[in-house]
Parts: sequence; structure tokens; C-alpha cells
Amino acid sequence: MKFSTVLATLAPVAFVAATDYTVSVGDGGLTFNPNQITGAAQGDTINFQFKAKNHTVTQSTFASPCTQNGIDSGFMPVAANATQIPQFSVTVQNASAPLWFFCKQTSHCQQGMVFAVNPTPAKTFAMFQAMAMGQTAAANGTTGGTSAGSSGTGTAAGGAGATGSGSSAAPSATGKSGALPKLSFSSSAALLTVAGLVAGLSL
Ligand SMILES: *[C@@H]1O[C@H](CO)[C@@H](O)[C@H](O)[C@H]1NC(C)=O
Ligand SMILES: *[C@@H]1O[C@H](CO)[C@@H](O)[C@H](O)[C@H]1NC(C)=O
Ligand SMILES: *[C@@H]1O[C@H](CO)[C@@H](O)[C@H](O)[C@H]1NC(C)=O
Ligand SMILES: *[C@@H]1O[C@H](CO)[C@@H](O)[C@H](O)[C@H]1NC(C)=O
Ligand SMILES: [Cu+2]
Repeated sequence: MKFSTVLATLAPVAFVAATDYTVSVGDGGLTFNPNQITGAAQGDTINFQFKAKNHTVTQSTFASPCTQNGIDSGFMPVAANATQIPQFSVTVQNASAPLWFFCKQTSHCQQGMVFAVNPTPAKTFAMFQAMAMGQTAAANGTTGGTSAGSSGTGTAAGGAGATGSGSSAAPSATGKSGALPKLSFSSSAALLTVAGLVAGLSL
């Protein structure tokens, strides 16, 4: 099979009337489309659908746009003739905290492939993207203040807490919620989902 499926149920919390947002990744270029979501509420879900090439959705901070700090989808390669689209889902835990993401594929962040949830007037998407594109190449990639390694799990270094599972190879997520990911498998779904649960980082 082309993609592994990891469906993580991270917290025994039920949200009602949540909104689902869909974001296309790599559809026609080094882009998240839309590149920002405003007004996302607690419990809302953002479904990143990987349309082409080999991208990631990786959490960072406003101050360091291209440095992993938090959850990570891991690389989602999509063959040109792929019949399935991998999907990575993030659930908003704190609507007051902006969330910042980038693609960690080599040089994509530096070319502006970044994404924001609930940016603020003081920390706008445009500022975030400009910083991403102005950063030195050495700041790219997966290094960061987490102990998560490169396989796609992340724990926020000191923020409000972020948990997620991102690697189909070795999903393990730990976080302040203490919730354990529950893995299930479905090969019939057209959309393959990796779910992550993320809280805002204070940075
Ligand atoms: C996706 O990109 C990563 C990082 O560049 C690379 O290690 C991996 O082999 C790529 N996967 C495919 C299928 O090209
Ligand atoms: C997709 O393309 C690859 C390489 O071009 C090929 O090996 C594979 O058989 C193709 N798969 C399908 C389902 O066409
Ligand atoms: C939500 O985020 C805001 C802004 O970062 C922060 O002040 C607040 O403490 C956070 N709330 C929770 C419950 O973490
Ligand atoms: C990006 O960072 C990785 C390691 O994090 C490094 O190997 C790579 O050379 C960097 N890319 C550039 C263009 O400097
Ligand atoms: Cu990319």
C-alpha cells in the first residue's frame, strides 16, 4: 500500500459544532491553500490534504518559522499517479493562541511555504512568511527545541503543550494531556488521516 494510516485519538474530549477546514498542500506549487485560517475555534479541525510531491506540515513558532517546535506530519510523498491523498489533521485546542506551521522539505520554508492559524494584528501571516523567507538556510529543517527527533512526534518545549502523532512508522505521542494515541487502520478510505492535537505555543 502506498500510504500508512495512523488515526490517533488523542483526548477523550468531545467538541460540538466544530468546523472542519480543508487546506491543500502542494497543489500547484510550494503552497498551503489557503495559507492562513482566521477565526478558528477550540475544537475546530484543520485537514491538510497533500496533493503532490513530498511536503510536510510541521509546527514552528512565530519567531522561528522554519524550525520545528511541536507536531509534525512527517513527509507525505505523493506519486504523480497516486490514487489516494494522504491527510493530516490538526485540532485547535486554544483559539487564543496563534499556530504556526511550515513545510520542512529542503528549502520550501525559505521559499515561503508556511501556514498560520489565527494570526494576530501583531503577528500576521505576512510577517511570518517574510521571516521564513529571510531566514538563513541553516535554520531550515527539523532541528528545534524539542526532544522529539525527526520522526514526527513533538512535544512543546515549554508552551501550553502540544501533542501530535505524525509518523506512520513509530507513532507515539506524549503530552501534558496524558492522552495516549489510539491507532487504527483503514485501507479503504480515500483520505488517509493522521490526526494531531495541538495547543498553542506561547512563542
Ligand atoms: C521525501 O523527502 C524526504 C526529505 O527530503 C526524503 O528523505 C524522502 O526520501 C522523500 N520521499 C520520497 C518518496 O521521495
Ligand atoms: C505509478 O507510477 C510509477 C512510476 O512512474 C509506476 O511504477 C507505478 O506502476 C504506477 N502506478 C500505477 C497504479 O499506475
Ligand atoms: C491560550 O492561549 C493564550 C494566548 O497564548 C494563553 O494566554 C492562555 O493561557 C492559553 N490558555 C490555555 C488554557 O492554555
Ligand atoms: C537544512 O537543514 C538541514 C539539517 O537540518 C541541512 O542538512 C541542510 O543542509 C539545510 N539546507 C540548507 C540549504 O542549508
Ligand atoms: Cu514543501
